Amino acid sequence: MKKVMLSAVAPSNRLTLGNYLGALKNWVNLQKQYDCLFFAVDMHAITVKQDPEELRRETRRAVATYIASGIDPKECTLFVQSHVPQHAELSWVLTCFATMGELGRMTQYKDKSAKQGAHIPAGLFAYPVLMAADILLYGTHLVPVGEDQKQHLELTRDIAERMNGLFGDDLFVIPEVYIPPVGARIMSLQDPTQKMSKSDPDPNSAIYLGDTSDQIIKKIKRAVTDSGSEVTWSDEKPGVKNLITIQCALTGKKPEEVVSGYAGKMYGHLKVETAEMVAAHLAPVRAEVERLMADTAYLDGVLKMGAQNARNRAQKLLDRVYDRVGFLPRS
Ligand code: ATP
Ligand code: LTN
Repeated sequence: MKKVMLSAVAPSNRLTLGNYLGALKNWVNLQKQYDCLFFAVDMHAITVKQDPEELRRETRRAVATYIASGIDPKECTLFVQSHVPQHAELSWVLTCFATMGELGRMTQYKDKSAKQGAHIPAGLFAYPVLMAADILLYGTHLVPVGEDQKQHLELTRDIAERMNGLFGDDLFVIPEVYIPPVGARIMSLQDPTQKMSKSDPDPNSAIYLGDTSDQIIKKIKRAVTDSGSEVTWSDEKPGVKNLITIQCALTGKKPEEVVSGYAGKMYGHLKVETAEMVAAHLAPVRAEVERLMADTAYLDGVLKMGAQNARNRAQKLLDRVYDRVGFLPRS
């Protein structure tokens, strides 16, 4: 029996090169070794404001992007979070075992709530509990995510261990996090001290997977680099480091190898070559996403099958949790 691997992305906008290198590419590389579940977390997306039509479109596009990136829908369970009501049901139970203190310490909550002004949706605060439910519902062993999600995984483990202590060690599998050795934190092209993020209001800060080759090349050529001109791998040059990281994540090369190729060359060379590499890598993914988006019947078929499969699997764990916490059986 293969171990379970599970991950998800919020369809809150078009996915970025950060999502691709930090998450999707690793799902693809690891998929054969695991029993995999991948989904689009539309219920997480509504923790910030969404346009309903755009949310529907981006939810389909996220799943199309998983497939276009190399996820095999015949081998993996692909679905949409809101199609599997057990996520919300388990989330409520976990909410009763998570504390205000630990949720208030989450960096993503602090960052996102600071952008909301006076009216912070309670969903933003409860967000990591829903994520813990996503993971624990399937007896997940491994969760491949970017660096920014590590804290949420630690919280998931804490809640699971706490409940296992109260209700029996066989209740939840304690999941491990997989953070890729390179590409776990791709930085903004406009401010390389900040994470590249799909919700950044400046479209020049991120490469979207739907960007044309021309757009990609323009954005990377305009990327903010640092003072000086020599290409070196250093924390003092976060802009240059980010471009080298992108090359490493795409090619599997070590930073020293990439740097040695630029001896005697300037930042301009690094930008142009990184831009061309990203554009060439993403062109077939973009074309396949467009093809899949035009085939709604196929995508909806994959999602219907995925949701049925996920609901069957999830119900078993949910029944066990409801029983252990003391809910009467449904007759
Ligand atoms: P948002 O701006 O809506 O918060 P995001 O771009 O930060 O979105 P998420 O949906 O939060 O993306 O993340 C999806 C996956 O992509 C997660 O595994 C996350 O760790 C990873 N990821 C997101 N941004 C990056 C990045 N800049 N570098 C590497 N991995 C990333
Ligand atoms: N919070 C995650 C998305 C997410 C997720 C998950 C990732 C929701 N549920 C379960 C892995 C496993 C994010 O990347 N923002």
